[in-house]
Amino acid sequence: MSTPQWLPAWTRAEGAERVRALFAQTFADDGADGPVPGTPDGVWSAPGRVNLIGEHTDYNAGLCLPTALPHRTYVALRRREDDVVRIASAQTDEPWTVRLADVHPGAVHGWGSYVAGVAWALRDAGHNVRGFDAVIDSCVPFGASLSSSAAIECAFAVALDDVFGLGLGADDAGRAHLVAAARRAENEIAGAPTGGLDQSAALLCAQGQALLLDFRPGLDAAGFAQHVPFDLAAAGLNLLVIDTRAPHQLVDGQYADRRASCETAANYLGVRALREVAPADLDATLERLAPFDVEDSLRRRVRHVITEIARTGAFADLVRGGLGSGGTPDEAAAAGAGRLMDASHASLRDDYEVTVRETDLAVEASRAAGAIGARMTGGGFGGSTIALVRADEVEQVAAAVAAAFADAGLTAPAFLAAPPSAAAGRDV
Ligand code: GAF
Repeated sequence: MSTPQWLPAWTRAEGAERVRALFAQTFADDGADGPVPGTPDGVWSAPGRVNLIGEHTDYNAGLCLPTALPHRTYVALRRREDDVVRIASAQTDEPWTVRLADVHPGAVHGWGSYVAGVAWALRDAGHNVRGFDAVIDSCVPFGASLSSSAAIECAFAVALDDVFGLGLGADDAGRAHLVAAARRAENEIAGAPTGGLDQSAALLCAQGQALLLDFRPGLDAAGFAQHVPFDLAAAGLNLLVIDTRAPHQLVDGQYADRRASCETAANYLGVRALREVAPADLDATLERLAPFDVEDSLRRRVRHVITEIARTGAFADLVRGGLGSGGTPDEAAAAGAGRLMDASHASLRDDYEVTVRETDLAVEASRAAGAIGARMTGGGFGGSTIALVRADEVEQVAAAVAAAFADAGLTAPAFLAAPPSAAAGRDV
Protein backbone atom coordinates (compact mmCIF):
# COMPACT_ATOMS: atom_id res chain seq x y z
CA MET A 1 0.00 0.00 0.00
CA SER A 2 1.19 3.57 -0.71
CA THR A 3 1.77 5.80 2.27
CA PRO A 4 -0.74 8.68 2.32
CA GLN A 5 0.76 12.18 2.40
CA TRP A 6 -1.01 14.28 5.03
CA LEU A 7 -1.15 18.06 4.76
CA PRO A 8 -1.24 19.35 8.34
CA ALA A 9 -2.76 22.71 9.27
CA TRP A 10 -0.46 25.18 11.04
CA THR A 11 -1.49 26.27 14.51
CA ARG A 12 -2.62 29.89 14.54
CA ALA A 13 0.44 30.85 16.58
CA GLU A 14 2.66 29.19 13.99
CA GLY A 15 0.90 30.91 11.09
CA ALA A 16 1.16 34.28 12.83
CA GLU A 17 4.85 33.79 13.53
CA ARG A 18 5.54 32.94 9.90
CA VAL A 19 3.97 36.13 8.54
CA ARG A 20 5.51 38.33 11.23
CA ALA A 21 8.94 37.01 10.25
CA LEU A 22 8.20 37.47 6.54
CA PHE A 23 6.94 41.01 7.15
CA ALA A 24 10.10 41.89 9.10
CA GLN A 25 12.26 40.53 6.30
CA THR A 26 10.24 42.17 3.49
CA PHE A 27 9.91 45.62 5.02
CA ALA A 28 13.07 45.69 7.20
CA ASP A 29 14.65 48.67 5.42
CA ASP A 30 11.52 50.69 5.45
CA GLY A 31 12.07 53.04 8.37
CA ALA A 32 10.61 55.95 6.41
CA ASP A 33 7.02 54.78 6.33
CA GLY A 34 6.44 53.01 9.63
CA PRO A 35 7.10 53.86 13.25
CA VAL A 36 9.11 50.67 13.79
CA PRO A 37 10.63 49.21 10.61
CA GLY A 38 9.48 45.69 9.88
CA THR A 39 6.60 45.71 12.41
CA PRO A 40 3.02 45.09 11.21
CA ASP A 41 -0.07 46.56 12.89
CA GLY A 42 -1.33 43.00 13.43
CA VAL A 43 -1.90 39.54 11.99
CA TRP A 44 -5.21 38.23 10.62
CA SER A 45 -6.17 34.95 8.98
CA ALA A 46 -9.01 33.30 7.09
CA PRO A 47 -9.77 29.62 6.48
CA GLY A 48 -10.21 27.54 3.38
CA ARG A 49 -13.51 25.66 3.26
CA VAL A 50 -15.05 22.35 2.35
CA ASN A 51 -18.59 22.27 1.10
CA LEU A 52 -20.40 19.27 2.60
CA ILE A 53 -23.05 19.44 -0.12
CA GLY A 54 -24.81 22.05 -2.28
CA GLU A 55 -22.58 22.44 -5.34
CA HIS A 56 -23.20 25.01 -8.10
CA THR A 57 -26.32 26.05 -6.24
CA ASP A 58 -25.19 29.43 -4.85
CA TYR A 59 -25.56 31.30 -8.16
CA ASN A 60 -28.99 29.66 -8.57
CA ALA A 61 -30.29 31.21 -5.31
CA GLY A 62 -30.01 27.76 -3.70
CA LEU A 63 -28.60 26.15 -0.54
CA CYS A 64 -24.99 25.27 0.40
CA LEU A 65 -23.59 23.65 3.54
CA PRO A 66 -19.90 24.47 4.11
CA THR A 67 -17.57 24.16 7.08
CA ALA A 68 -14.28 26.04 7.55
CA LEU A 69 -11.00 24.15 7.36
CA PRO A 70 -8.30 24.45 10.02
CA HIS A 71 -5.99 25.37 7.12
CA ARG A 72 -5.72 29.16 6.91
CA THR A 73 -4.13 32.03 5.01
CA TYR A 74 -2.28 34.49 7.26
CA VAL A 75 -1.75 38.20 6.63
CA ALA A 76 0.59 40.60 8.46
CA LEU A 77 -0.39 44.13 7.53
CA ARG A 78 0.51 47.74 8.30
CA ARG A 79 -1.64 50.63 7.18
CA ARG A 80 -0.28 53.55 5.16
CA GLU A 81 -1.51 57.10 4.91
CA ASP A 82 -1.23 57.24 1.08
CA ASP A 83 -3.03 54.92 -1.37
CA VAL A 84 -0.09 52.66 -2.22
CA VAL A 85 -0.46 48.88 -1.76
CA ARG A 86 2.71 46.79 -1.49
CA ILE A 87 2.30 43.06 -0.92
CA ALA A 88 4.54 40.00 -0.92
CA SER A 89 3.76 36.31 -0.54
CA ALA A 90 5.69 33.33 0.74
CA GLN A 91 4.14 31.38 -2.14
CA THR A 92 5.57 33.53 -4.95
CA ASP A 93 8.75 35.48 -5.71
CA GLU A 94 6.77 38.24 -7.35
CA PRO A 95 6.05 41.15 -5.02
CA TRP A 96 3.07 43.18 -6.19
CA THR A 97 2.38 46.88 -5.94
CA VAL A 98 -0.38 49.21 -7.08
CA ARG A 99 -1.98 52.59 -6.30
CA LEU A 100 -5.59 52.10 -5.23
CA ALA A 101 -6.65 54.92 -7.55
CA ASP A 102 -5.54 52.70 -10.46
CA VAL A 103 -7.63 49.68 -9.41
CA HIS A 104 -10.83 49.13 -11.33
CA PRO A 105 -12.39 46.25 -13.30
CA GLY A 106 -10.08 45.06 -16.07
CA ALA A 107 -7.12 47.18 -14.92
CA VAL A 108 -5.13 44.86 -12.65
CA HIS A 109 -3.93 41.30 -13.08
CA GLY A 110 -2.13 38.58 -11.15
CA TRP A 111 -2.43 37.35 -7.59
CA GLY A 112 -2.51 40.86 -6.15
CA SER A 113 -5.85 41.52 -7.84
CA TYR A 114 -7.58 39.40 -5.13
CA VAL A 115 -6.05 41.69 -2.49
CA ALA A 116 -6.36 45.09 -4.17
CA GLY A 117 -9.88 44.11 -5.23
CA VAL A 118 -11.04 43.92 -1.62
CA ALA A 119 -9.69 47.40 -0.87
CA TRP A 120 -11.28 48.68 -4.09
CA ALA A 121 -14.68 47.16 -3.22
CA LEU A 122 -14.64 48.57 0.32
CA ARG A 123 -13.73 52.03 -1.02
CA ASP A 124 -16.41 51.73 -3.68
CA ALA A 125 -18.92 50.99 -0.88
CA GLY A 126 -17.91 54.30 0.74
CA HIS A 127 -15.43 53.09 3.37
CA ASN A 128 -12.30 55.08 4.12
CA VAL A 129 -9.70 52.48 3.20
CA ARG A 130 -6.20 53.66 2.25
CA GLY A 131 -2.97 51.91 1.25
CA PHE A 132 -1.09 49.23 3.17
CA ASP A 133 2.04 47.09 3.26
CA ALA A 134 1.37 43.39 3.79
CA VAL A 135 2.68 39.86 3.41
CA ILE A 136 0.82 36.57 3.23
CA ASP A 137 1.59 32.93 3.85
CA SER A 138 -0.83 30.02 3.61
CA CYS A 139 -1.29 26.33 4.33
CA VAL A 140 -4.50 26.21 2.25
CA PRO A 141 -3.49 24.25 -0.85
CA PHE A 142 -3.78 26.41 -3.97
CA GLY A 143 -5.91 25.31 -6.91
CA ALA A 144 -7.45 22.47 -4.87
CA SER A 145 -11.04 23.81 -4.82
CA LEU A 146 -10.68 24.49 -1.09
CA SER A 147 -11.16 28.26 -1.51
CA SER A 148 -7.60 29.48 -1.40
CA SER A 149 -8.64 32.66 -3.26
CA ALA A 150 -11.45 33.45 -0.84
CA ALA A 151 -9.09 32.82 2.09
CA ILE A 152 -6.79 35.55 0.72
CA GLU A 153 -9.66 37.96 0.09
CA CYS A 154 -11.27 37.38 3.47
CA ALA A 155 -8.04 37.60 5.49
CA PHE A 156 -7.53 41.04 3.91
CA ALA A 157 -11.18 41.97 4.44
CA VAL A 158 -10.92 41.47 8.22
CA ALA A 159 -7.47 43.10 8.33
CA LEU A 160 -8.65 46.24 6.49
CA ASP A 161 -11.83 46.32 8.59
CA ASP A 162 -9.67 46.43 11.72
CA VAL A 163 -6.88 48.81 10.75
CA PHE A 164 -9.20 51.36 9.13
CA GLY A 165 -11.80 51.06 11.90
CA LEU A 166 -14.77 50.10 9.69
CA GLY A 167 -16.48 48.17 12.51
CA LEU A 168 -17.94 45.50 10.22
CA GLY A 169 -16.30 42.37 11.65
CA ALA A 170 -18.15 42.13 14.96
CA ASP A 171 -21.24 40.19 13.88
CA ASP A 172 -22.74 38.35 10.91
CA ALA A 173 -24.72 41.40 9.78
CA GLY A 174 -21.52 43.48 9.55
CA ARG A 175 -19.60 40.61 8.06
CA ALA A 176 -22.16 40.38 5.26
CA HIS A 177 -20.64 43.64 3.97
CA LEU A 178 -17.16 42.09 4.07
CA VAL A 179 -18.53 39.05 2.19
CA ALA A 180 -19.92 41.39 -0.46
CA ALA A 181 -16.58 43.21 -0.80
CA ALA A 182 -14.59 39.96 -1.06
CA ARG A 183 -17.01 38.62 -3.62
CA ARG A 184 -16.85 41.79 -5.74
CA ALA A 185 -13.04 41.55 -5.62
CA GLU A 186 -13.22 38.05 -7.07
CA ASN A 187 -15.98 38.74 -9.62
CA GLU A 188 -15.10 42.23 -10.82
CA ILE A 189 -11.35 42.63 -10.27
CA ALA A 190 -9.94 39.07 -10.46
CA GLY A 191 -12.54 38.14 -13.11
CA ALA A 192 -13.87 34.84 -11.69
CA PRO A 193 -17.70 34.78 -11.96
CA THR A 194 -18.21 32.82 -8.72
CA GLY A 195 -21.35 32.75 -6.60
CA GLY A 196 -20.48 33.75 -3.02
CA LEU A 197 -20.26 30.39 -1.26
CA ASP A 198 -16.52 30.62 -0.61
CA GLN A 199 -16.42 34.15 0.82
CA SER A 200 -19.50 33.47 2.98
CA ALA A 201 -17.87 30.33 4.39
CA ALA A 202 -14.56 32.07 5.15
CA LEU A 203 -16.26 34.95 6.97
CA LEU A 204 -19.28 33.31 8.62
CA CYS A 205 -18.41 29.71 9.54
CA ALA A 206 -17.82 28.83 13.20
CA GLN A 207 -15.82 26.21 15.03
CA GLY A 208 -17.75 22.96 15.59
CA GLN A 209 -20.53 24.07 13.24
CA ALA A 210 -21.71 23.70 9.69
CA LEU A 211 -23.16 26.75 7.97
CA LEU A 212 -26.43 26.44 6.08
CA LEU A 213 -26.42 29.21 3.45
CA ASP A 214 -29.61 30.22 1.67
CA PHE A 215 -28.87 32.38 -1.38
CA ARG A 216 -32.43 33.54 -2.06
CA PRO A 217 -32.27 37.32 -2.55
CA GLY A 218 -33.66 39.61 0.12
CA LEU A 219 -32.95 37.52 3.22
CA ASP A 220 -31.41 39.22 6.24
CA ALA A 221 -28.13 37.98 7.78
CA ALA A 222 -29.93 35.50 10.06
CA GLY A 223 -32.02 34.12 7.20
CA PHE A 224 -29.04 33.87 4.89
CA ALA A 225 -26.63 32.05 7.22
CA GLN A 226 -27.72 29.55 9.89
CA HIS A 227 -25.18 27.90 12.18
CA VAL A 228 -25.82 24.20 12.80
CA PRO A 229 -23.79 22.29 15.45
CA PHE A 230 -21.70 19.68 13.65
CA ASP A 231 -19.29 17.54 15.62
CA LEU A 232 -18.55 14.43 13.62
CA ALA A 233 -15.74 13.35 15.96
CA ALA A 234 -18.17 13.08 18.87
CA ALA A 235 -20.26 10.71 16.74
CA GLY A 236 -17.24 8.53 15.92
CA LEU A 237 -17.09 9.89 12.37
CA ASN A 238 -14.60 11.89 10.38
CA LEU A 239 -14.51 13.98 7.24
CA LEU A 240 -11.52 13.10 5.09
CA VAL A 241 -10.52 15.67 2.46
CA ILE A 242 -8.56 14.45 -0.54
CA ASP A 243 -6.72 16.99 -2.68
CA THR A 244 -6.42 15.03 -5.91
CA ARG A 245 -3.81 17.49 -7.22
CA ALA A 246 -5.70 17.71 -10.51
CA PRO A 247 -5.36 21.47 -11.02
CA HIS A 248 -8.51 23.53 -10.97
CA GLN A 249 -9.21 27.14 -11.98
CA LEU A 250 -12.31 29.27 -11.71
CA VAL A 251 -11.15 31.99 -14.09
CA ASP A 252 -11.22 29.71 -17.12
CA GLY A 253 -14.36 29.37 -19.24
CA GLN A 254 -15.87 26.15 -17.86
CA TYR A 255 -17.33 27.55 -14.65
CA ALA A 256 -18.73 30.56 -16.53
CA ASP A 257 -20.22 28.21 -19.11
CA ARG A 258 -22.17 26.26 -16.46
CA ARG A 259 -23.38 29.45 -14.89
CA ALA A 260 -24.54 30.79 -18.27
CA SER A 261 -26.49 27.56 -18.94
CA CYS A 262 -28.43 28.05 -15.72
CA GLU A 263 -29.24 31.64 -16.60
CA THR A 264 -30.38 30.61 -20.08
CA ALA A 265 -32.63 27.90 -18.63
CA ALA A 266 -34.08 30.31 -16.07
CA ASN A 267 -34.86 32.74 -18.90
CA TYR A 268 -36.66 30.09 -20.93
CA LEU A 269 -38.65 29.10 -17.84
CA GLY A 270 -39.50 32.69 -16.93
CA VAL A 271 -38.03 32.46 -13.39
CA ARG A 272 -35.41 34.73 -11.82
CA ALA A 273 -33.38 31.75 -10.59
CA LEU A 274 -33.64 27.96 -10.82
CA ARG A 275 -34.37 27.84 -7.06
CA GLU A 276 -37.90 28.93 -7.93
CA VAL A 277 -38.57 25.55 -9.59
CA ALA A 278 -40.16 23.22 -7.01
CA PRO A 279 -38.64 19.70 -6.97
CA ALA A 280 -42.15 18.29 -7.46
CA ASP A 281 -42.32 20.18 -10.78
CA LEU A 282 -38.99 18.88 -12.04
CA ASP A 283 -40.31 16.53 -14.73
CA ALA A 284 -42.78 19.06 -16.11
CA THR A 285 -40.05 21.71 -16.09
CA LEU A 286 -37.67 19.50 -18.06
CA GLU A 287 -40.46 18.88 -20.59
CA ARG A 288 -40.88 22.62 -21.05
CA LEU A 289 -37.18 22.96 -21.83
CA ALA A 290 -37.14 20.18 -24.43
CA PRO A 291 -37.89 22.37 -27.46
CA PHE A 292 -34.86 24.59 -26.69
CA ASP A 293 -32.51 21.76 -25.84
CA VAL A 294 -31.63 19.51 -28.75
CA GLU A 295 -28.60 17.94 -27.05
CA ASP A 296 -30.24 17.50 -23.64
CA SER A 297 -27.41 19.30 -21.85
CA LEU A 298 -29.56 22.18 -20.57
CA ARG A 299 -32.04 19.78 -18.99
CA ARG A 300 -29.29 17.82 -17.29
CA ARG A 301 -27.78 21.04 -15.85
CA VAL A 302 -31.21 22.04 -14.53
CA ARG A 303 -31.85 18.59 -13.08
CA HIS A 304 -28.56 18.77 -11.18
CA VAL A 305 -29.37 22.16 -9.68
CA ILE A 306 -32.91 21.33 -8.59
CA THR A 307 -32.02 17.92 -7.13
CA GLU A 308 -28.84 19.26 -5.47
CA ILE A 309 -30.78 21.97 -3.65
CA ALA A 310 -33.20 19.30 -2.39
CA ARG A 311 -30.30 17.07 -1.30
CA THR A 312 -28.73 19.96 0.60
CA GLY A 313 -31.95 20.63 2.50
CA ALA A 314 -32.21 16.92 3.35
CA PHE A 315 -28.58 16.77 4.50
CA ALA A 316 -29.09 19.84 6.70
CA ASP A 317 -32.13 18.13 8.24
CA LEU A 318 -29.98 15.10 9.10
CA VAL A 319 -27.39 17.36 10.73
CA ARG A 320 -30.09 19.21 12.68
CA GLY A 321 -31.60 15.87 13.65
CA GLY A 322 -28.45 14.53 15.22
CA LEU A 323 -25.78 13.61 12.66
CA GLY A 324 -22.64 14.92 14.26
CA SER A 325 -24.40 16.38 17.25
CA GLY A 326 -22.45 14.18 19.64
CA GLY A 327 -23.29 11.08 21.65
CA THR A 328 -24.01 7.71 20.13
CA PRO A 329 -23.22 7.45 16.43
CA ASP A 330 -26.50 7.51 14.57
CA GLU A 331 -26.02 4.83 11.91
CA ALA A 332 -29.21 5.65 10.04
CA ALA A 333 -28.40 9.37 9.82
CA ALA A 334 -24.84 8.62 8.71
CA ALA A 335 -26.05 6.19 6.05
CA GLY A 336 -28.59 8.77 4.85
CA ALA A 337 -25.91 11.46 4.62
CA GLY A 338 -23.65 9.05 2.75
CA ARG A 339 -26.37 8.33 0.19
CA LEU A 340 -26.93 12.05 -0.37
CA MET A 341 -23.19 12.58 -0.90
CA ASP A 342 -23.03 9.71 -3.38
CA ALA A 343 -26.05 11.03 -5.28
CA SER A 344 -24.52 14.52 -5.33
CA HIS A 345 -21.34 13.19 -6.89
CA ALA A 346 -23.23 11.18 -9.50
CA SER A 347 -25.25 14.26 -10.42
CA LEU A 348 -22.11 16.42 -10.70
CA ARG A 349 -20.48 13.73 -12.85
CA ASP A 350 -23.36 12.78 -15.15
CA ASP A 351 -25.64 15.82 -15.28
CA TYR A 352 -23.44 18.83 -14.49
CA GLU A 353 -20.28 17.28 -15.99
CA VAL A 354 -17.76 18.95 -13.71
CA THR A 355 -15.88 15.92 -12.37
CA VAL A 356 -12.60 14.61 -13.82
CA ARG A 357 -10.86 11.24 -13.77
CA GLU A 358 -9.02 12.05 -10.53
CA THR A 359 -12.07 13.16 -8.55
CA ASP A 360 -14.11 10.18 -9.79
CA LEU A 361 -11.29 7.82 -8.82
CA ALA A 362 -10.87 9.36 -5.35
CA VAL A 363 -14.61 8.99 -4.72
CA GLU A 364 -14.78 5.40 -5.99
CA ALA A 365 -11.67 4.31 -4.07
CA SER A 366 -12.96 5.98 -0.87
CA ARG A 367 -16.24 4.12 -1.09
CA ALA A 368 -14.62 0.79 -1.96
CA ALA A 369 -12.43 1.14 1.15
CA GLY A 370 -15.39 1.68 3.48
CA ALA A 371 -16.37 5.37 3.28
CA ILE A 372 -20.05 5.90 4.14
CA GLY A 373 -20.35 8.45 1.32
CA ALA A 374 -18.06 10.51 -0.89
CA ARG A 375 -18.25 13.33 -3.40
CA MET A 376 -16.26 16.06 -5.09
CA THR A 377 -16.34 19.40 -3.29
CA GLY A 378 -16.14 22.93 -4.69
CA GLY A 379 -16.28 24.04 -8.30
CA GLY A 380 -14.96 20.83 -9.87
CA PHE A 381 -12.88 20.41 -13.06
CA GLY A 382 -10.19 18.98 -10.78
CA GLY A 383 -9.63 19.84 -7.13
CA SER A 384 -10.71 17.92 -4.05
CA THR A 385 -13.14 15.28 -2.83
CA ILE A 386 -14.52 14.57 0.64
CA ALA A 387 -15.40 11.25 2.27
CA LEU A 388 -17.55 10.56 5.32
CA VAL A 389 -15.59 7.91 7.18
CA ARG A 390 -15.80 6.05 10.51
CA ALA A 391 -13.08 7.49 12.71
CA ASP A 392 -11.20 4.21 13.01
CA GLU A 393 -11.18 3.71 9.23
CA VAL A 394 -9.60 7.02 8.19
CA GLU A 395 -6.10 5.63 7.68
CA GLN A 396 -7.40 2.63 5.75
CA VAL A 397 -9.45 4.81 3.38
CA ALA A 398 -6.56 7.23 2.85
CA ALA A 399 -4.16 4.37 2.13
CA ALA A 400 -6.57 2.81 -0.36
CA VAL A 401 -7.02 6.11 -2.23
CA ALA A 402 -3.24 6.67 -2.31
CA ALA A 403 -2.79 3.14 -3.68
CA ALA A 404 -5.47 3.63 -6.34
CA PHE A 405 -3.71 6.80 -7.56
CA ALA A 406 -0.35 5.04 -7.62
CA ASP A 407 -1.81 2.11 -9.57
CA ALA A 408 -3.33 4.52 -12.08
CA GLY A 409 0.02 6.33 -12.51
CA LEU A 410 -1.43 9.59 -11.19
CA THR A 411 0.32 12.22 -9.04
CA ALA A 412 0.00 11.27 -5.36
CA PRO A 413 -2.98 12.98 -3.70
CA ALA A 414 -2.73 14.86 -0.39
CA PHE A 415 -5.01 14.24 2.61
CA LEU A 416 -6.38 16.82 5.03
CA ALA A 417 -8.22 16.39 8.31
CA ALA A 418 -11.15 18.80 8.43
CA PRO A 419 -12.70 19.43 11.86
CA PRO A 420 -15.14 22.38 11.44
CA SER A 421 -13.01 25.42 12.28
CA ALA A 422 -13.25 29.16 12.92
CA ALA A 423 -14.02 31.99 10.49
CA ALA A 424 -11.66 34.81 9.51
CA GLY A 425 -10.40 36.92 12.37
CA ARG A 426 -7.50 38.60 14.12
CA ASP A 427 -4.63 36.48 15.44
CA VAL A 428 -2.26 39.04 16.94
C1 GAF B 1 -16.64 27.59 -6.52
C2 GAF B 1 -17.30 28.94 -6.50
F1 GAF B 1 -16.42 29.90 -6.07
C3 GAF B 1 -18.52 28.94 -5.60
O1 GAF B 1 -19.19 30.18 -5.72
C4 GAF B 1 -19.48 27.79 -5.93
O2 GAF B 1 -20.22 28.05 -7.08
C5 GAF B 1 -18.70 26.48 -6.05
O3 GAF B 1 -17.57 26.61 -6.93
C6 GAF B 1 -19.55 25.36 -6.55
O4 GAF B 1 -20.50 25.04 -5.59
O5 GAF B 1 -16.09 27.29 -5.27
